[in-house]
Amino acid sequence: SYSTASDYTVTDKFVKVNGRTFERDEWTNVTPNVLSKMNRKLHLQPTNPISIIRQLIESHFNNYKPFHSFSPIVSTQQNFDDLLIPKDHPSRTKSDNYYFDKNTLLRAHTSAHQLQGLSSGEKKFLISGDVYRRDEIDASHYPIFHQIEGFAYFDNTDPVSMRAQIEAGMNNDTRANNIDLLDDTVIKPSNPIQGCHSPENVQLVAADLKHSINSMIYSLFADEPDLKVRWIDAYFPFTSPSWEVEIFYKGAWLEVLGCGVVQQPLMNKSGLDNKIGWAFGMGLERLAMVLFDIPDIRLFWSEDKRFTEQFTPGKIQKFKPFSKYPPCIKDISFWVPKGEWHENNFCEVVRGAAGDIVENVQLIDEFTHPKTDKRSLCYRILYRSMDRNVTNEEINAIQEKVRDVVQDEFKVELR
Ligand code: FA5
Ligand code: MG
Repeated sequence: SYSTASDYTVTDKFVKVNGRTFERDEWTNVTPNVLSKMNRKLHLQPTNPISIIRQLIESHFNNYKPFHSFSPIVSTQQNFDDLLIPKDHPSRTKSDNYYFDKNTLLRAHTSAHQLQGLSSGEKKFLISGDVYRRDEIDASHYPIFHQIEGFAYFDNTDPVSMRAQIEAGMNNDTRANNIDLLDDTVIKPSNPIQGCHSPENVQLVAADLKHSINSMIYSLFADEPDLKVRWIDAYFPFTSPSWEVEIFYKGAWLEVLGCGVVQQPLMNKSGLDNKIGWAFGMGLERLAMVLFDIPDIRLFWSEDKRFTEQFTPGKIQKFKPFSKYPPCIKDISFWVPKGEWHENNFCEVVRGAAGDIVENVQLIDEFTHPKTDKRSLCYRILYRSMDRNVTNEEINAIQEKVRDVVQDEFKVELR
């Protein structure tokens, strides 16, 4: 057992967390809400479904070195530059991330640790952890979620020895370890092989990637015989070719991971010029929601015993719903000044003022005044506690605070 309380202070001059102090600058936008959860580490709480899935994946990839305790506070170098993400890439913006200062942020993906993993000298490794993105608020989006990264590399030799290496490493498969039998990867010119790579070797690496991921997914979903998995072409600055993997669940395709053949400059930075590798990054919440039948992403954070005492390490089991407490719904409408409107920031401010009691924020009405050209927005906020009844008076007080903060922060005219 360990402490899950974060130690943090936010002032107008600095942000202090877990013993580190950052002076505020024009990039600082971390919120008390996310800082307060930094030490929860759901992926390490043995009976939390996030952790159960992490453990099952780590046992499946039993010849991979697992890392799960890298600090979520990373540099922009780690989160972006090391991964060849261009300086002007939209994923760097303040409205998508939580920055401590212009050089430091809460990691937005576990890929931020790829170079750290490589510097360990391990040829096959996993990295799991909490990741942070400013996002909307609803049953499938929460500003903190968890990912697991997988990475494997090989000697980039002649195709015959490459094949031998890859087949020797395929000790997770119960079928013949013959990559040719398993390979149905089609590499297209629109999702290109890097100029420095030989097509034959890329085919082998991609086949191992595809086989490794599919066998992991099929082992997690062993009890769901009708599972459908599909691979679609994708783009990431740090892999090429790249794919996303989707599973068919309750009538819709659900994206579960991104992956690809690692950009060679990234390998070369680690002194691995003569190696070739693959990587994937997968969201644990989505998998856990599907596998455990968990209807709301916020349940993972619940400290209600009716949730925390349901699950057993090593076992996938269906969530038994307990009755929800009644919601309390309040609308807020206002005129916004001309120009851009960042809904993510609005949701963030609402959550900052009200906390986790906000279950959902939804735009329900929008119009532009024909004469003044001013835009009117109306948002509906659904308040509900996961662990108790809320009173109308209590919510009215919170709603008042939300109104004040929204007015201050966005210079809107409340209606
Ligand atoms: C990435 O984060 C890349 N780092 C993945 C990667 C790693 C690609 C290595 C290539 C090589 P993306 O933003 O698509 O990509 O997120 C990866 C997965 O995280 C998604 O497929 C999804 O399962 C999960 N994910 C992303 N955003 C959310 C969210 N807001 N809530 C829950 N899960 C999410
Ligand atoms: Mg994606």
